[in-house]
Amino acid sequence: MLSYLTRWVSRGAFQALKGASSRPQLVKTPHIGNQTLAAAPLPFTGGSPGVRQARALDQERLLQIDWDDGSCSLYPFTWLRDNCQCPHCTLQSAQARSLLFSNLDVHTGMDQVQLMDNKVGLEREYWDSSLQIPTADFQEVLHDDKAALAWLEALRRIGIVYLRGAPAEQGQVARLSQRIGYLRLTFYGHTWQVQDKPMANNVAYTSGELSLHTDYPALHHPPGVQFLHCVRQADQGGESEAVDGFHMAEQLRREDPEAFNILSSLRVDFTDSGADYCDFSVQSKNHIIDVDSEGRVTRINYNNATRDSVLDMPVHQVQPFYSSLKAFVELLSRPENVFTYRMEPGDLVTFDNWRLLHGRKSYLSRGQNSRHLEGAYLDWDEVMSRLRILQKAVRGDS
Ligand code: OGA
Ligand code: NM2
Ligand code: ZN
Repeated sequence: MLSYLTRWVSRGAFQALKGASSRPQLVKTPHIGNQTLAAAPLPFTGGSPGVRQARALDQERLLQIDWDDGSCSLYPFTWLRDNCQCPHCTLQSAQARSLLFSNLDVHTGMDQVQLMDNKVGLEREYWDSSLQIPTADFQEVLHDDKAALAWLEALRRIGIVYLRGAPAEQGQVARLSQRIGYLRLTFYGHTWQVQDKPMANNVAYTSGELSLHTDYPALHHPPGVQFLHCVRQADQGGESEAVDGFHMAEQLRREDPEAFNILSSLRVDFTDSGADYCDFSVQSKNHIIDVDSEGRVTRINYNNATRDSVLDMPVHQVQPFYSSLKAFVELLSRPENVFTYRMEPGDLVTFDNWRLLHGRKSYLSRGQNSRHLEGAYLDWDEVMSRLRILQKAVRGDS
């Protein structure tokens, strides 16, 4: 119920409130002591401001809404719960409260704030092996703004979207990246060919298994988004795997807080050297689990193939580090967490490389005419830019 309640905190929903005609004062700054709580404030409907930001003030037990026009309102948790507009709590036909007072928890808390108006559904949704993978048509995404918007919103929310119906020939990831803006060049080229190659300069370019990894943790700013297009599939093997890394990191935080602390505070060395687009010698130090200043997980950086043998940490931390990584990898690999799929020629998978870990089973190589995926990287700034422009074009969002 609480999730519904929080969703309801949007401009449209406020207008559906009982008693919305009496318009309480707006507060310009959140001076909690000054605001009248006799009536919870409603937004200034004349100007129709949208919600810019919403956050829960847990100590004060208030939800703070910053409106687009610079004003700000405060909503007590208990009042929000009392005025939930969901069908269980409100009799729509009478616009009357059906929630019994005896069922009102006056100490209710808030675990999540979700905006469903112009920030519609961009909150991340965690998943496991039972993922119903969002799927779209490649041609529609290229030619139809609504389809492109739905694609990018799902990419942000779920972290992975499958596209079908691309021609089974090279060049499609570049076409798709033009739909956004431009792709991210790396030492592996503008786009890159995942094939079994002699003298492979990367384990991805063999027919071997790739255990769950994020791409390019050897860079301090790894690519945010990855496209992989299947040009040819193997006769045997080559199935794909994906795991929701943010979901797993949160699970690790609960199940094994010590391991979480170690993986989010110790910096691990990664290295990658060779020649491709040009010669390269790349080194980085990254947390396997990156968190922001509020403790939220922001990025997973892990590829066992490029993890350096240099381990720049005090010797007494080495064993706890290995044990923590073991716990994380064991959690990632549990069958209930891994979504498995098999790409066929013309399929193209797009995913959040900061959030997901992905892998592939080994395959039977036939030399030249063997399995062939073409890949490309993008960064989230460019993807989010296109998403905002499409939101405006399709829905008139500002
Ligand atoms: C890669 C990779 C997946 C595959 O090249 O980094 O993860 O299915 N490839 O070959
Ligand atoms: N490729 C696929 O971290 C990595 O080395 C990932 C990158 C070779 C461009 C593989
Ligand atoms: Zn990869």
